[in-house]
Amino acid sequence: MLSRRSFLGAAAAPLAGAAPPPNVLFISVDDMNDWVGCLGGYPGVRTPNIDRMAARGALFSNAHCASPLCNPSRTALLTGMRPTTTGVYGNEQWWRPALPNAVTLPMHFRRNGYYAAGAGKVFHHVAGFNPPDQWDEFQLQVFDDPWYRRTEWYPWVKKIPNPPGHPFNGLQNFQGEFDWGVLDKPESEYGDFKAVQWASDFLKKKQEKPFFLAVGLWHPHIPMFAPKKYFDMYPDPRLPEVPENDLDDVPPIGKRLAAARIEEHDRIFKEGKWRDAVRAYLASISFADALIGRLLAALETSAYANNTVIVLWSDNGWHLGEKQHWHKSTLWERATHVPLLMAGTGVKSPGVTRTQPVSLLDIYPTLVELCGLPRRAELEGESLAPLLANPKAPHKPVVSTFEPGNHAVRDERWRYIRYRDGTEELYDRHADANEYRNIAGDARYDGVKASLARYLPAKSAPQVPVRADYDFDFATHTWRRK
Ligand SMILES: [Ca+2]
Repeated sequence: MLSRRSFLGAAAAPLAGAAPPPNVLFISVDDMNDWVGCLGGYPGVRTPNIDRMAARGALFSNAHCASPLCNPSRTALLTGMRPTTTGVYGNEQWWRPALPNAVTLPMHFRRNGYYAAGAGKVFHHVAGFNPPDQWDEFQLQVFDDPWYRRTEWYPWVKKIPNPPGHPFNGLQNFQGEFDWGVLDKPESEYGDFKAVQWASDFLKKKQEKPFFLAVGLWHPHIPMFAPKKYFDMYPDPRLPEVPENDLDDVPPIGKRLAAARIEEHDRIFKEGKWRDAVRAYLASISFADALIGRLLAALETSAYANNTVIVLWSDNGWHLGEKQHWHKSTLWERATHVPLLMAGTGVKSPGVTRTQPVSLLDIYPTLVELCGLPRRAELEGESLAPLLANPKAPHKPVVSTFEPGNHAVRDERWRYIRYRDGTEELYDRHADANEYRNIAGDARYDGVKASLARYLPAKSAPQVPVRADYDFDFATHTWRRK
């Protein structure tokens, strides 16, 4: 069973003699797909620390984002509400002015006696997505590429001229984020290392209150810069298998999603950089894994080792050429399937993988339950506490949404995609793990489609305004509609 407090349910005040409320260590990585040892997406990948966390905690091997893109995924997780409820579907939409009354996960902890602290990318990384009132203390993200960061979007970053040798991946005439390579600096100077260092220092201090500590790692997001030793782990990486006709049975909206950012995909192929790019992604995963190991070691040697809930998640997956795509923002497994692990307080049967479909939306109500916080009626996820207590507990199918009206429903076996024009895809993942054969048109599966379609959101909230619709002041964190 969980603690006495959570058993008593909502708003239970601490009881005399009750265990102190658990702390939370909330770790995120960015754009990490299932190329993680314990998830089996890429045999040969080196993620010993995540694998160790799976062995001593609970791996959710069938976890999916609410939306396969940074801001809508993170906004959904941190507000507890789907994009179809909030209207936040893209990276251009500030959640705060659209949802002024939303009580986010860190705010809810703050309002209930916790100290909320964080570092790195927790909310989306552009200015205005991480209001200072979310936290008691926060170390802003340190970018590895200050030459790329536009100061109107990243006002806390000191922009510098392009360094010699840029872009480091050797793509011709290339400017921007789509870069990878080894930077000429020690590991400890990378931004994610600094976030982990900050959190490790936090864990060394005596904390007066229970804490919610968020550490958001940027890796393996582009630009995929990492120390050389991580690149050296992958001298000859294997490439994904991509049939040439893989998109032939995909409806037009699916083809359009696959073709987004096609220029970057085409250049990688044209300039012979596919293997280099896969290697950089693997290196960035292993770098993130090493930093996670560092952070978990800091917790283990701290005073909080035995009274902390640990959760690790990635906001979305990532394509590396599959479906002729190189990014996220699709409704296939590659983009929606993410690492999700929990360990520490509340986890029974450690080392037993939970294979039920679960959503990142489930994290907020899970932490509310484990920490005995008041429940919030607007949360649309389902607490994972029953699965933490019993690895065989049931969980209903989960939905990922990209843009209004486009959804994927995932259960233990099937992926059912329905686009806004009614076109469909259905994949039997037991027989077709790479989702090569769309069988939505086969009448034998009409029953499967109908049973999954019951989980599709009935309505899609209209898109909320975008950044261009506001004047935003970073100093005061205020928005004014133009
Ligand atoms: Ca992301």
